[in-house]
Amino acid sequence: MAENANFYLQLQKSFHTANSRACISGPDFTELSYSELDSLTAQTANLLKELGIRPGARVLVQTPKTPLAVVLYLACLRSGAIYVPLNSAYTNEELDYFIADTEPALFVYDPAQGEALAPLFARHNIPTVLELAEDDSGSLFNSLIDRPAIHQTVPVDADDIAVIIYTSGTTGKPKGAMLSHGNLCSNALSLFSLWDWRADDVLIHALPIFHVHGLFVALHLALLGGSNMLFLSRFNVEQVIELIPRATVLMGVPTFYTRLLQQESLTPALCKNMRLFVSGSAPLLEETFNEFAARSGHRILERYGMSETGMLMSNPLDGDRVPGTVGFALPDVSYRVCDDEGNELSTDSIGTLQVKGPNVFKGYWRNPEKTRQEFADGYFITGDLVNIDDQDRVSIVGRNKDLIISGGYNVYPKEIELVLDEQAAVQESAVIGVPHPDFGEAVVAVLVPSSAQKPDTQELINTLKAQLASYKVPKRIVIKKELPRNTMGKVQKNLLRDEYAQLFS
Ligand code: MLC
Ligand code: AMP
Repeated sequence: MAENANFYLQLQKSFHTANSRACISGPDFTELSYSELDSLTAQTANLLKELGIRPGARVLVQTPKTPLAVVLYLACLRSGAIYVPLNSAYTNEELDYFIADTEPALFVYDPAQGEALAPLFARHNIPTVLELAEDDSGSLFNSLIDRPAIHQTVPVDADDIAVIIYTSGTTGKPKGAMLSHGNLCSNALSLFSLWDWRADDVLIHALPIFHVHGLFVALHLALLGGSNMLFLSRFNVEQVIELIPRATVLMGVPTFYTRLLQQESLTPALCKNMRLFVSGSAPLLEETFNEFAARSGHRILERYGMSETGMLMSNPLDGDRVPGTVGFALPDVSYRVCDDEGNELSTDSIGTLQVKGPNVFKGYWRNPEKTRQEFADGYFITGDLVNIDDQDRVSIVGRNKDLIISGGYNVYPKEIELVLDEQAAVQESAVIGVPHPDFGEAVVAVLVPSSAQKPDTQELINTLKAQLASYKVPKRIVIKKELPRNTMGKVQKNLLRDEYAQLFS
């Protein structure tokens, strides 16, 4: 019989060694040890079993970031269920789509949203719903009492799906990237060795756990190491400054670093115990890298990845970390650079990065057509434009997907344009990303009104906020008589980006 490839078993090896060591430490000094974590995941997996949640069933999760949310994720791995985390900012309209698309056997939600969610629960026939509040209270916790703390981890194949991560797309509809136990395991082990993770590392975990950066990269490495996590429910710059002297590793999006730079207390003395500051999910500006090195005494390690692939490239732990580059391919990642027709290009040309490896996802949930479109000869087409030098060092030089990355969150303009174009006051719209000192890029909507009367932009913002997660809502709306178009009639967003490049400077 094939070996059980359940990723939980890989993690559990370190849980046994770490045993009474602290796994998750909260800011209020609450602590969960590794043995407690293991028992709680067993209790939760037993609960899932009793609720009839079979391997392959979807568990949809939109909860605050708490220790029990981590337990729930691990329990899903243990029981072979598919964990589907959702951004806590998603509105009911967005949730409606995710519920319909995943047909969950269980939905775990924040009771603070309970009233707002009632119409959704009435519309969809979800077999079980459970609550998980920001202090870990609620029906999930209550249901664990008296459950046995021993559980036989369900056997799975390496290709069985462990997690679905939704990512938006150019058509406006999010697609679910299916990641297998094998995908998660190979990428975690690769990074663990590449970054020389140690049991005595102490990680400041301040990222959300509904995206790959916080859920996979940060969480998996700490768990594999049996290391301590200083666990924050969200990024708070003052709290992070307070924790730095107790920590050795911080992982963040570039906004974390620009915000840290605004703190006078950021000094080499403060950071003397740190060994690694990691940045990813969005481009790290060279000036941020240089300023951070001067102020903290540390050269940020920038890495690059995607929901569909986990991590792909990393600057070296030892050796030169070059600002503006994302370093080298992970040892088991192979790649090629192609032109728009899919022809492979020679070194030092700019083209689209295509990747292959044990970390690359199994396709989009219930969307074989989209899966087919995004693979070529077994390579996944990333949509990122790269330049690779003769030392094999990779720089991300652009994207050939219409994507804005704001504070590490991906925003697809189409999703916002579709809502704006439905409004009576709007004839047409173009949504663009422009440089922003805090978020890296900010969402801006350029509108052509449908009549001579100027639209009420605040009303438009309110309409958008009701339908879309607030980080997608434009930080600014500008009105224009017409949108620039090329001879084919296509809106020239590059001209708009140039025109509004200074909007936030
Ligand atoms: C919050 N807001 C944002 C925003 N985050 N607006 C634009 N972009 C963002 N990223 C808005 C809120 O909607 C709210 O609007 C207002 O800003 C204040 O909200 P907040 O919750 O107080 O914001 P804050 O806590 O300061 O959050 C900023 C942040 C956070 C940068 C700390 O966005 C964050 O943690 N980002 C990390 C995202 C991440 O994990 N990305 C990884 C993806 S994985 P209003 O109007 O309501 O006031 C991936 C692959 C890879 O990309 O390689 O890793
Ligand atoms: P997501 O779909 O949320 O996983 O976002 C993945 C995208 O984030 C990639 O395709 C890149 O465009 C971008 N990204 C991630 N890391 C970096 C980085 N270090 N530099 C530039 N872009 C990045």
